[in-house]
Amino acid sequence: ISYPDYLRLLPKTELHCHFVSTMQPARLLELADKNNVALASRDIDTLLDSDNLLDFLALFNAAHDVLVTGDDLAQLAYDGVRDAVAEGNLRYRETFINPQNFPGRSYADVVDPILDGLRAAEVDLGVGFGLVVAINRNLGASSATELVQTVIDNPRDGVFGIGQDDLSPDGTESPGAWVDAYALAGRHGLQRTAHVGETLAADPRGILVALDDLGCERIDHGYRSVDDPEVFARLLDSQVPITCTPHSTRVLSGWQFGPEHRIARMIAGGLNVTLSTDDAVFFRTDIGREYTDVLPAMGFGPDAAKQISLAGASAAWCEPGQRSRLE
Ligand code: ES4
Ligand code: ZN
Repeated sequence: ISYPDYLRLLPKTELHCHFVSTMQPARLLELADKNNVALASRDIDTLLDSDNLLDFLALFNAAHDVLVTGDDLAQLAYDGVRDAVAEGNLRYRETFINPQNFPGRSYADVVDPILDGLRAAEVDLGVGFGLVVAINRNLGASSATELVQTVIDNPRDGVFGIGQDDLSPDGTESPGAWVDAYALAGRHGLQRTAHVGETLAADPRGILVALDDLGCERIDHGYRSVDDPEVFARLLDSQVPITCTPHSTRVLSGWQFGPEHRIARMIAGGLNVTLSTDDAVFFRTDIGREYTDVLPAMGFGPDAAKQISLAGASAAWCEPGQRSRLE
């Protein structure tokens, strides 16, 4: 078996994937028509041509707007899994969902149809799943704490924890602003992660804030650890799992795949790196390509690839019995 085939066929666990970004462009147009939602463009290439954060965030928000009915949500949940199985042998996925980006709908109205679609995909395709409820960082601390309270008041099988995403328009992160929401989540047994240290505008020390002040069990992105020896040493010693998303860094930061890429330095330096798509369709990637287009270019062979896929399985938040099935 060739190395590219090996990478494509390797069973994969994906832990950093935003729900709406699994939507195919044709489906985005179809849903916009069906639900009478205006888009910035009708041309797929123009829509997906976001090489900067503001364009990307506009697309990300539009993709929430076109999802109106429960069936829209359930179908996207199912289709997103089916696509990833075909593209790169996905076996398990944890998906971020931002309930605050669906104004006017209850938490249950958003989450329950998505769980229905993911359950159907698990039955048909054998792909395990979990949801991580993500705080939109542009909406402030009290809204985030309310969201976490809603998650606690509406427990659901398959909702494992919380995260935080959305960069401010200037690319800064300020993860510590959500300390109350994270403390509340921790008291109620929810797992915690956060998008920190993603771009050059982010402070590397945000990674320490996530670990020490927010109590995160995982870190999303974390690339800026490479620029601060103390932060890097902390991630190395703790072996906290980090969800890295190569194509996303190429689109949003212009970082090309090679041995000097921050993800390559994290892997080579012994950090507990896992690989994911982040915003698969919108960054024109898929879970297979996060391995096939990336690991050879960064100088890693089959042993490293296997270790990374196993790292994803052991960092999953599902029951340990289900986790070992992935390895
Ligand atoms: C995101 Cl903060 C951030 N970075 C990259 N992709 C994203 N999708 C949603 N939030
Ligand atoms: Zn992300």
